[in-house]
Amino acid sequence: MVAKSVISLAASALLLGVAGCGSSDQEASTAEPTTSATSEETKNSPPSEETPDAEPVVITIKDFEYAGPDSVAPGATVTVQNDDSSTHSVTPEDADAFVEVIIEGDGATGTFTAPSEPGEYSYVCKFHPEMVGTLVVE
Ligand SMILES: [Cu+2]
Repeated sequence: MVAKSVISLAASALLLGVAGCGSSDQEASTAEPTTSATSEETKNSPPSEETPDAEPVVITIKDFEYAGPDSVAPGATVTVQNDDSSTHSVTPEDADAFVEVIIEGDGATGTFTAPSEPGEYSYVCKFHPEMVGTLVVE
């Protein structure tokens, strides 16, 4: 008796799970038009998503300050150009976020790969801790 009711519970949970997937798919597809109607940027997104490597992503360091794009795509290759004479680094505060890059001065460049998970990633220059920046992945 007990075993039988456990099995039927499991079976109905499975059925609920399948039904749940179907309805959430529907929700997702009906939610999309609402989102694009409220945001003009969303309308412009689909074409650029087809060519994610089209725009080079560059963080420029000048006068001990980082200057970069507002956001980068997940997994984007980010180039760091150091226009100072001092060596700088882009060192993630969370060491697992991305690989640190050290860039010698006078226009030298280095690259790192942006995290694949969207989010905000703080970074610093390990030689000059007052230099701070944030990489926004979305
Ligand atoms: Cu520095």
